[in-house]
Amino acid sequence: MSIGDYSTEKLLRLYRQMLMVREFELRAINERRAGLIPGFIHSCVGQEATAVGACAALEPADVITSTHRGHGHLVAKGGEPKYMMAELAARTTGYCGGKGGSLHMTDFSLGILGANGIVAGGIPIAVGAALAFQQKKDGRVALSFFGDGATNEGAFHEALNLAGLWKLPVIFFCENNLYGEGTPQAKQAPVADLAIRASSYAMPGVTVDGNDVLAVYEATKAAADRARAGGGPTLVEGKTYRYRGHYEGDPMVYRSKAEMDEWKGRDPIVAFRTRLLSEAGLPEAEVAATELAVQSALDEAVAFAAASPKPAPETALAGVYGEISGGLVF
Ligand SMILES: Cc1ncc(C[n+]2csc(CCOP(=O)(O)OP(=O)(O)O)c2C)c(N)n1
Ligand SMILES: [Mg+2]
Repeated sequence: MSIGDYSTEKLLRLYRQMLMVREFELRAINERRAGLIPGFIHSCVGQEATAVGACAALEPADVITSTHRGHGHLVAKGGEPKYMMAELAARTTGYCGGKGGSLHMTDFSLGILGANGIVAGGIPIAVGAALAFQQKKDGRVALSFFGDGATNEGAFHEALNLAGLWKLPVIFFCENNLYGEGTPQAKQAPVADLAIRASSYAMPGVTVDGNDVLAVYEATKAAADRARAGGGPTLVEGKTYRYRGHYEGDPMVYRSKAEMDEWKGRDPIVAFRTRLLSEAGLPEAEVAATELAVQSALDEAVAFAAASPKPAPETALAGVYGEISGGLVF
């Protein structure tokens, strides 16, 4: 498909969502510095096209599992920035009542089965969801986001094995940002294209430019159509790059400035904006209006989070399921 085959509405939606992801992250980083947000943040600045392109290929009833770098996935699947910001700020109005933070944001009604602090932890969860969809024959698809590092975990291989064997309607989406924490991919895997790992599990594997939102969309759409038609799973690898540290505060001593500059020269949002104007012929004013709308939604999100109450101390154990001092607590 060429860019001219997409409707203006769809192109602007993709642009708006990528910008929302980028600006949400930048606001969250600032608000963390300013003291509104406690705890760790792993930002996905630079990786917006994988989250947005992949989720654009899904239906509202489809589900995703996310990662420790999950804010972009949530926005792309329809998460409300104000409830996300409130969760980061540990407020009762957040997605988990302020008790989950960045690593646990979840909204089943939007098909978001959760961020996940366990590397590769979301992959078997997506396979379980896909098994349920297959048994119910309801035509839904599950998509699991994970990083390059996650493909070296046992859970990745076990999950792909069962999905391949049972031909489950699941998409495995690897956001290959070339690093797992501070370790470059070449020092943790003997193959450069991780999509090749699909061949052991009898499913197609495809590598795409993860900074090209339309390439990501098209590869994921083909995988979703295949899954819905009973053709089974696909492994999609999007090659991309995170601009910031593994977490906010990471001294980033393991990457060269030249490498970072090279990737910043291939920015997914800047490149798409240029294409919208020059190839799709969208008026500059329409693009600028989208940019303004994102900023005002985020002004509102930050104000909403700051004005929301913190959970009361006496509610600390509400919603907790676990063993404390030998007794079960609900
Ligand atoms: C099972 C497990 N092992 C180790 C960690 C610590 N850890 C958190 S993120 C991360 C790197 C993950 O790399 P990748 O999958 O490439 O994702 P990225 O951070 O690049 O998005 C590690 C090792 C963890 N959270 N869970
Ligand atoms: Mg990585």
